[in-house]
Amino acid sequence: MSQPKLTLVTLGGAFGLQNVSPFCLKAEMLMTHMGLDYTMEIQQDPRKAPKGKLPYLLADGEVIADSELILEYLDNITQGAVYQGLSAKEHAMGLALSRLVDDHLYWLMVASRWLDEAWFPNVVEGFFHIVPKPFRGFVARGARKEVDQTLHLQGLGRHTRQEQEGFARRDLKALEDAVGSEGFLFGDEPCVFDYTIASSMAGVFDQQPPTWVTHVAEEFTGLKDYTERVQASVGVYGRESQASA
Ligand SMILES: N[C@@H](CCC(=O)N[C@@H](CS)C(=O)NCC(=O)O)C(=O)O
Repeated sequence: MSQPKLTLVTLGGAFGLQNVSPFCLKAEMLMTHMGLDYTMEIQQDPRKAPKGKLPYLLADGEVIADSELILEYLDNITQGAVYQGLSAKEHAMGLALSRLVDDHLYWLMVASRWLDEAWFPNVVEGFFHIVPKPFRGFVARGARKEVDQTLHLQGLGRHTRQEQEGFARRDLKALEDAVGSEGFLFGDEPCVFDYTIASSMAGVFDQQPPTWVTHVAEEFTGLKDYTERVQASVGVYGRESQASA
């Protein structure tokens, strides 16, 4: 069967990152690793995406919105290549770590960018530069209100910064202990779950300027080395200065 025509639609760059979204970078890393023929298209406004979030994949006209659903789709069209070689236990552990990264640490990263008064001007310029200057601050503050409400509902937004730092530190310690000091999560070759972890951590370590999550993450040098190993192995980097190698 010939491969469908694949277009990965992602957020663009900001904060010194070629792709500001860990979910988009994860899909890019995996599709590159799999040697798929695909093009990338940047959409600056996630509201225009089918589910209001990026990434999504166009596959011969079919729309697959959500990075995890993209993995499932790619696994289907490649007869299991995405999760190939993983034992049931490795799959379970990889999925649990993905949930930690995508559904917990991610929100702390969001809080550190959007809700830190001192960092927020970077969000205004990084995400809202397409809005004409006279309206930029107003539009950005409206979006921030929604982020604030989302974090409150999610729960992490109810904690003090110090408590949030504690949550982040425990997440990062768990990740560092899980990935180990050499190789990849489950051996000498990276797997899909390495891309989930490394795509998020690349954004944390390389965003400019650093946020408070970056400062906490700097305590975990083993995790930083691992993030570099994964990016180097696939030749896809989060940072703008080394977008593809
Ligand atoms: N579960 C989704 C999450 C995607 C996601 O949250 N994308 C963010 C960028 S990092 C987004 O588009 N946010 C726009 C919004 O929430 O309005 C996935 O894995 O694709």
